[in-house]
Amino acid sequence: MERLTITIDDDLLGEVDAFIAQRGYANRSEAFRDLVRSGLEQANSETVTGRNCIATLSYVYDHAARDLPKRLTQEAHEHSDLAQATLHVHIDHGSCLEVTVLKGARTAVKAFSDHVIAERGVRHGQLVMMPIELPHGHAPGHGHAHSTTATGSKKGSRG
Ligand code: NI
Repeated sequence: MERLTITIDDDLLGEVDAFIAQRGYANRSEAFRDLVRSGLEQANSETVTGRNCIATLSYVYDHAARDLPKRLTQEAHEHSDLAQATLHVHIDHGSCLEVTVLKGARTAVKAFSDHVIAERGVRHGQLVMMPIELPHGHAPGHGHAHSTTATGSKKGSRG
C-alpha cells in the first residue's frame, strides 16, 4: 500500500466524516478507498462500449424552483427521440424524483444527461448506460407496427 496526501476542503471533508459515522467505518482511509472504488465503477459504467445505449437518468429536483419542472419537461419534448419515458414520484411537498429512460447515441444521451443534471435545483443526478445494438440505417425507434398495440388501441374505448 502507498500512503498519499490529498487536499480537501472543509465542507467536503465534513460530508465524508458524516458518511464515515453513518456507515461505521473504523477510519477515514477505508472510507476513502470505498468511495474511490465506487467512483471508478461509476466512471467505468459510463464508458460502455459501442455507439448506442439505453440508459436511465435519475435525479431529485426542487419542485418549487421557478420554471424548473416546465424546463425539464420541455427538454424531454425537444429530445423526444432520446427520452423514451419518465417516471415521476412526488417525494414530499418540495421534492420530486424523476427517472428518465433514454435511448440513442451514447454521446447524445450523455449530453442530454449532463444538461439536465447541470440545471439549477437538480440534485443527485445519476446516469447509468447499458450498451445496445440499434438496427442499421435506422434512427432509434421502431420501424414496424406493433399489431397487438394497434389492435388494442382500436378496441380501447377509454378515450
Ligand atoms: Ni412531483
